[in-house]
Amino acid sequence: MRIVVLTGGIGGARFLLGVRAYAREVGADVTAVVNVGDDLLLHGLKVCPDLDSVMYTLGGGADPERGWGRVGESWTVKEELAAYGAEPSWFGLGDKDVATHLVRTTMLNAGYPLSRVTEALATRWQPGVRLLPATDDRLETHVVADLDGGRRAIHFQEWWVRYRAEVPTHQFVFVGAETAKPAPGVAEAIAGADVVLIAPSNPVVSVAPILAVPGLREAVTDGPAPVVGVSPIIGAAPVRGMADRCLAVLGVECSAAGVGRLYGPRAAGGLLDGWLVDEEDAGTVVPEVTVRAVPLRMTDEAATVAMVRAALELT
Ligand code: GDP
Ligand code: FO1
Ligand code: CA
Repeated sequence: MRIVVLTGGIGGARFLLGVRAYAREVGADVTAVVNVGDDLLLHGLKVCPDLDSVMYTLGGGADPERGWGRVGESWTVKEELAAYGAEPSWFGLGDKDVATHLVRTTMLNAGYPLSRVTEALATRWQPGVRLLPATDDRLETHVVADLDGGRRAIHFQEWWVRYRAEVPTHQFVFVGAETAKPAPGVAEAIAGADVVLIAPSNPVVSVAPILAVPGLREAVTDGPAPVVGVSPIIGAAPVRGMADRCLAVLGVECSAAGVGRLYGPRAAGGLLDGWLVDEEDAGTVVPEVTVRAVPLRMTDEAATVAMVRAALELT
């Protein structure tokens, strides 16, 4: 069986731990198509937060509390950069993390595409699933917000980390999306999948930027594989993070039903055949989508494996 997972960073990474465990049990092959919209150039280095969260988490090197960056991290480089007054200081790079960005930036500068760089970095981490960026081309999420008395577009990370999404926000723009192409292997993986899972990732700034790559959404909606999504919202709130703020910008209700409807039924040109919601949201209706209520808190790998099983039973 071939499983493809559309994923962002922290939440998707934890979901992938369950997908990987399930795949090992049944002998399935897993490809993760990872969001690159969060990526940024910083102090001359290319940082890929979602790819790194997934790689470090599956490779056993992630800091479990923070969710991003490395466990047992030190911050000497960050402190030295601050001592020089090197901006931005609101985005901290850990020393171990810097090594990842140095290797990645060196390879990118040598002309390797991001998909090849990711493959090379994953050789060390052995994530146990194939990691593919959604695209090798530049695709960056920018956010249009009211700042300093005017309406400005800022990089997603500045909105998310510096301003904690606490500024009046109008729109998300996926810069470069019009000309981006799916990374090598992405369309093929989706076309050859037995099932496509949408991880319980942030629907607005993790899943949408993946589907914004021309041809990628169609590969999923017109592909042969059933598509099952997992709600990142339980009750009226995200399990963690600020997906509620993101949904509010789009005017989408912060609920399992709201996100299910945002993704939409396959029968009406949307993405979903199935939609997993938490037991708390039992009774959720998404027209023309098969909805199932199961425990959706990824408290440990076994709980996540149970979620994966439930998702696959919907297909
Ligand atoms: P990010 O890119 O680092 O923000 O990570 P993702 O976009 O992949 O995932 C963030 C989402 O994961 C948040 O919206 C959370 O609500 C969701 N999430 C985190 N833990 C859980 C969980 O245990 N269960 C569910 N259903 N969603 C979760
Ligand atoms: N998040 C923060 O809140 N503060 C940081 O200083 C920060 C640094 C950072 C460095 C590397 C990296 O891969 C992620 C980092 N993040 C930080 C998290 C990042 O904003 C999120 O992982 C995602 O981009 C949100 O989806
Ligand atoms: Ca992300």
